[in-house]
Amino acid sequence: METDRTPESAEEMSFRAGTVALCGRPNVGKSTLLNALVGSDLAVATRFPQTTRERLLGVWSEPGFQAVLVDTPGIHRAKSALNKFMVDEALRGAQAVDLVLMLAEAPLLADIAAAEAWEPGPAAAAALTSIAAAGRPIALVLTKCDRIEDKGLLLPILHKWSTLHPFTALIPISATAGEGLKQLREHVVAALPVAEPLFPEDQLSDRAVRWHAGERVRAALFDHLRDELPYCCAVTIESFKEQRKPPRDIVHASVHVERESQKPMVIGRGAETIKAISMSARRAIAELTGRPCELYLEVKVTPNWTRDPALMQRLGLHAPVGGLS
Ligand SMILES: Nc1nc2c(ncn2[C@@H]2O[C@H](COP(=O)(O)OP(=O)(O)OP(=O)(O)O)[C@@H](O)[C@H]2O)c(=O)[nH]1
Ligand SMILES: [Mg+2]
Repeated sequence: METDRTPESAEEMSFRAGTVALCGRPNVGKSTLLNALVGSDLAVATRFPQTTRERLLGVWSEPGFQAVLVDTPGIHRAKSALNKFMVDEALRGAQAVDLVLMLAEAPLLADIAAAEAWEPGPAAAAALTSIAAAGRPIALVLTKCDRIEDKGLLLPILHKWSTLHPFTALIPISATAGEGLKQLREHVVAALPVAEPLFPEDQLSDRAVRWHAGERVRAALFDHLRDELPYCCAVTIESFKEQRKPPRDIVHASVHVERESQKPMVIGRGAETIKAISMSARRAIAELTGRPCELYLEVKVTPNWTRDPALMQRLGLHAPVGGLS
């Protein structure tokens, strides 16, 4: 809707607001960085690659600016329908934003000679090419720099990256140690247009609480299941009731596996595994909402769902209709 209202105060005239995508290979620290900037554990981050499956907006509001951060899945060579969906989600995330932060992990190298000889791997270079196709300005963010004791080793690495693309900036950071976040903040703010906030200041995310609850269950699957099993699971929230008295959320969720043989692995002997999953997910949901949570999990077999776009759609994994492209 158009308005002919003109900004009145000087403060309103200089407010900056826009969208910033966090893109890169799996496991480079995209979700961890979103959480560090927003100041809340919104996005699920685990030590396993391909944790994030769908885009999530995290609203970073501070006096003077609002950056709507788009967390995206890692870009990788995708074979299954699920993996193709994830990569498409990531590339959709880079469309029409004011700035893309391309995250890449700082490599662990022995000495300056190794740093000078270092080249980004073909998968990282391919990720950059597909991100650059969106035509948006890209800043290179070198992540996990807390692991590099000799910061002098970062210079040749940043230089090598700079030869691959005309990045708007090259910023070494550590999201966990808080290093470089001030420089990153300055660069992000400068890239935002003068505009009114896109979301109310107290809104943190575009996703409903029930979506975040499903993500907490998925995080618990990564914590308690081994090998490929978490990658074969999807979570749907069947019902989410906010009870007033006593205040608590009553949540029924399904864990979908691909094959009958996976069901006993998720349930465990004497239902030990599913109980442990339920307990940690319940705790995480309660932390998120600030209310106690009763969580009921059921394991279901949805045959070959990772290979079937129609089944994925039924499990909630589909490109949005309208809204964000
Ligand atoms: N040492 C160190 N570890 C980090 C940092 N940022 C993230 N990590 C770790 O890297 C792992 C992956 O982090 P995520 O934030 O889940 O990475 P991601 O890029 O979102 O991964 P996908 O969603 O799988 O693509 C986790 O174990 C994090 O704790 C950092 O600044 N320093
Ligand atoms: Mg992630």
